[in-house]
Amino acid sequence: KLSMLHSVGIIGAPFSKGQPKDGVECAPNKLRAAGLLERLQQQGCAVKDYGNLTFENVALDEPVKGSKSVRTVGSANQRLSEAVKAVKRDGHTAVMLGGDHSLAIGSIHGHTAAVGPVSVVWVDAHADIHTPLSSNTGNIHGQPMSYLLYELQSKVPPLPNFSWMKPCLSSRDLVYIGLRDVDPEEHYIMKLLTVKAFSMTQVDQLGVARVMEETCDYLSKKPIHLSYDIDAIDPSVTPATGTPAVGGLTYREGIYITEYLCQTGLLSAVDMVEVNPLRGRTEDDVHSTVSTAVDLLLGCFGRRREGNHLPDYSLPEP
Ligand code: 6HN
Ligand code: MN
Ligand code: MN
Ligand code: MN
Repeated sequence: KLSMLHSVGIIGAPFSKGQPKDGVECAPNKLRAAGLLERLQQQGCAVKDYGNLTFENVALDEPVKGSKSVRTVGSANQRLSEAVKAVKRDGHTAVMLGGDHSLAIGSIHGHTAAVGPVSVVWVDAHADIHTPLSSNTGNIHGQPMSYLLYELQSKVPPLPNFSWMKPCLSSRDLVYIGLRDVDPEEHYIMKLLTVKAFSMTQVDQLGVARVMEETCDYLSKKPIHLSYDIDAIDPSVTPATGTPAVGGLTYREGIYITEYLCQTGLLSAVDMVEVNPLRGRTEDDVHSTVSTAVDLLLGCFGRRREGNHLPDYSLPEP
């Protein structure tokens, strides 16, 4: 696996309606402008950029049982699901550049539509497992997991523009890493479903190396969907995000997760979400957040801190 090179298909999803703050829709182009594609190519990946999706603007989208922009989010995720499905059918590892985390609905749905059941590693300060009815904010980026899980189907009402999707994930195939801001309703759900979770407490107790070992021991050998919310990393490193939470993963812990998942050879799709270039207070804040997100993606596709070289490299002859 040391020199296994990767074929990467990139989808930009400039979408922000799963939460109220402008700017997260700018992230796909910011990540490209930071050299994401070139740097993946330099480390030996074959990269195909599928460009940015365009999303339907639903004119009348009044809250449904407290949840906001339901129709807009439903329609956007339907498009994203089709796009991810197509990228997987083309044979690439799918990379979805969000956008807010409501996009995990379409991304994971499209991934499973193409390859069958997957394991999900959800790296986030938050559990994003509210049902539309348990949510206190009505922001769908705090809800995607409830739409995806079979076990919560009876708790999620039928919603406009969501009839295209069916749950496609078993709670047994989900692992959380990095949790530290979980609402009571979410904590109840996680206990009810006995979801495997490594909160920041477990990261402190076990260290990230054991967390990753136990994560991969726990998961069956299905293709892995990594859903990486940049707010999993400590806001001292990645402040430009909509819902920062103190006490997060260090840069090194965050990178280790990607290196470890890469070497499993099972990584089949990656979301990078919640980078919001308008939420940084300074240019440095934005730069640090964007460049960390790029580094996390490079780690997913073979970058190692010990160094890398291409398999066909040979020393110049004197
Ligand atoms: N995210 N639990 C809060 C809510 O609004 O439901 C925060 C959700 C954050 C979602 O960061 O992807
Ligand atoms: Mn999230
Ligand atoms: Mn989050
Ligand atoms: Mn690899």
